[in-house]
Amino acid sequence: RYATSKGLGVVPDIDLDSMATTDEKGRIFLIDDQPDQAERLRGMLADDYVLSTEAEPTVALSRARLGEFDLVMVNMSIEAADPLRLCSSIRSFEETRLTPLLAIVRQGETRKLVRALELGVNDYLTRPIDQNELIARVSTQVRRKRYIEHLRSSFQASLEMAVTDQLTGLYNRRYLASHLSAMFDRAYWTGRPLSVMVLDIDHFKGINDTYGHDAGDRVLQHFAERIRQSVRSMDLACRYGGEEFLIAMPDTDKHAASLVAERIREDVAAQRVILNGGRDEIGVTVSIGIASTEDGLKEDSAQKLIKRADEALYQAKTGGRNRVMA
Ligand code: GH3
Ligand code: MG
Ligand code: MG
Ligand code: MG
Repeated sequence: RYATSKGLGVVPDIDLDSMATTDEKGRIFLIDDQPDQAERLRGMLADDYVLSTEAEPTVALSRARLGEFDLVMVNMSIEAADPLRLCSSIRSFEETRLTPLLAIVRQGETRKLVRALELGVNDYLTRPIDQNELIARVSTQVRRKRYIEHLRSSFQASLEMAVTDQLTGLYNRRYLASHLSAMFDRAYWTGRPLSVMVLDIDHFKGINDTYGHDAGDRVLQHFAERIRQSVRSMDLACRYGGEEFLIAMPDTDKHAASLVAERIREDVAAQRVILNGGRDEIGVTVSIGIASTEDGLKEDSAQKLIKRADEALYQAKTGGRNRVMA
């Protein structure tokens, strides 16, 4: 284990050892017009790599783009095309921009080699090629490439984890905080309404107490799914607290938001939630409070909007629950 970051919680562990021991053979693409050399290289690499070869430069370029190779090798003595241009093309294509590139040069071809390195070639081999050196240089590049790919996908995953609530898959409160004020500003400057609804499950503590915490979690997931089914892609739905959710709806006035809220309320009340593997089945209700920018003061803020939606929610609770207040 090279890098762990348990303390942060959002960054997945990086296990380099398991990456290095992947069963899959590396995929190498060789652009070369000398079949005997290609065969020799294929033999030298056969234990850990699958080598594909191509002699025709234009065909080679399209194959390099489509082939998802771990490494591309270019014989810099190829005659049918300018091998330097070949290298720079490979560097410029989106699909091969980050693919390691290895140049094969003749002894004394220093100027061509320097030019190739300037164009972004990662490493080189001098002919006659030594097998140990070949394997060392190839494996270094392939490992580096896989490591970078791994970092990129873990980074993507941690970005998602950082803004997502794990239990429900909805956005978390942190994401809401970073987006709601922008939504609010946009509503302010465009003069379009923005509505916020706060939803709180009724007597949720009783569900936990009677059926257990796991059953409570299950209810939260069920509820989150009902929300997901009810919002548009432009809406921002998040888990705001334990059993409290918030939906921010751009271009939506209080009347339209009330219709959506009422639909969610009815939908939730009409469904039964199956708990504990079918042993229990319960009904759940939700109370909803709504606030909209159009009935606020000009100097209103996103925080004040949430506060007003919370006050409306309180009215819904004290008014008997299972209702919408706007
Ligand atoms: P009300 O109708 O007034 O909203 O009553 P309530 O019981 O729903 O409200 P209260 O705020 O008293 O209780 C919320 C409960 O939600 C308390 C807490 O233990 C529980 N809770 C918070 N987060 C989670 C969670 O992630 N999973 C589970 N199962 N329960 C949670
Ligand atoms: Mg409560
Ligand atoms: Mg509640
Ligand atoms: Mg609550």
